[in-house]
Amino acid sequence: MSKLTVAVCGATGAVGREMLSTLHQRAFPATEVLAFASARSAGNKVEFGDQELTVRELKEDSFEGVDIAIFSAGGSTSLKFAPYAAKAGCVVVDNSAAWRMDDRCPLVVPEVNPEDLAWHKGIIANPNCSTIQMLVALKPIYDAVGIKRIVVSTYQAVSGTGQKGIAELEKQVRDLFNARDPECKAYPYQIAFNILPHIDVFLDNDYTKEEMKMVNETRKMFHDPLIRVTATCARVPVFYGHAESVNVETEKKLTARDCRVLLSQAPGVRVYDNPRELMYPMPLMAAGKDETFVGRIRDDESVENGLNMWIVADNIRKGAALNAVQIAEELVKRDLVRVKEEDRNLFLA
Ligand code: 25A
Ligand code: L14
Repeated sequence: MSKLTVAVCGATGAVGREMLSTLHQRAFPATEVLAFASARSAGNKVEFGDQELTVRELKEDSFEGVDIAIFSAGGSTSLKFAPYAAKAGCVVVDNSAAWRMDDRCPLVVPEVNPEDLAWHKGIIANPNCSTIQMLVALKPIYDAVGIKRIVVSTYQAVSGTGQKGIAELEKQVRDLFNARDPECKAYPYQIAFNILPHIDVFLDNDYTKEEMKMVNETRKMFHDPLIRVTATCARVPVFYGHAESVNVETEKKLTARDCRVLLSQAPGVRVYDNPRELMYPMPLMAAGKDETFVGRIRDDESVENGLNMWIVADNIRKGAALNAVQIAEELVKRDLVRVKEEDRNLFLA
């Protein structure tokens, strides 16, 4: 393809900025990159390598001549604008939860299920950050020995909430050290020096929406509607990097030793696991990195075929911006940057 125009929608947000820097760092083969956000940010500048892009207001007619639009502007913005992109023949890679469980939209992690890109109809969903890093690590195990059940607890950074989450932790720490009462705006309770077992909204079954995303998105990407998954998601006072304690029950036996070997050859995974040398992954080491780090790999001695592990990745990179850019790269590589004529009106209600 000679001409390739890419738009980042939500370019002023914490994830949008990372998308622009990821496109630049990986030398994405775009001939033009455009930055869109809400009217509030129109006219502002955002960095793209050593250039500055002027932010434009996102509108229904913004997608003429755009080949790929990467969205990170929240669910309601995606619901409203992505159908107009598809109508204009522009392929959407959407980072919000809006389209993930829609049967018309592939949900993709390139290391897990790149084959699903082939049936896209104009909108491709980027999974939840916690699901992405878990499945990058579990997919090789799933393929090798089968997985019956996953029990996961997450320790999620405030940057998942965007710039307002980062600002809230920063300000609360400063206020507390200056004997001022901390203000709670982004979260219902103080996050500084605390842990909140609550991410996204509560549902009728008393799980949070974040917890159920981990269940449903895993089933969709593994093409395994029966795999048993149960999750508890917590917010911790960390700026960048989600950590997860993961227990898996496998169909066939896989020892911790063999698991280490298997994962050390897996794409996107870095095994960082040597208890004797105090080597285990942590958010501070994963922040700013592309890989999903896995450590604390142990046999679960309470069941016949079980493993425990600790999985850490940068939630803004692999959990959001990097995964979306990798999807765009795969679209180019597989010559899938087009919306078929008969699909173009599919998403307009
Ligand atoms: O995740 P969010 O915060 O909900 O927003 C994600 C993106 O979605 C866009 C939005 O653009 C943002 O880019 N978006 C939302 N609705 C949209 C729509 N209808 C839409 N895009 C298109 N159409 P925006 O123009 O609305 O946002 C501009 C500024 O408003 C802040 N903001 C957005 N929602 C907010 C909010 N602030 C408080 N509460 C909300 N609900 C938004 O915050 C942006 O500044 P921010 O996260 O982008 O950044 C806040 C400050 O921090 C700087 N900054 C951000 N990331 C970095 C950074 N500085 C350095 N490095 C970074 N990585 C920003 O420059 C700003 O100073
Ligand atoms: O569904 O607040 O992609 O940390 C991921 C980050 C939902 C919110 C998603 C957070 C979001 C979540």
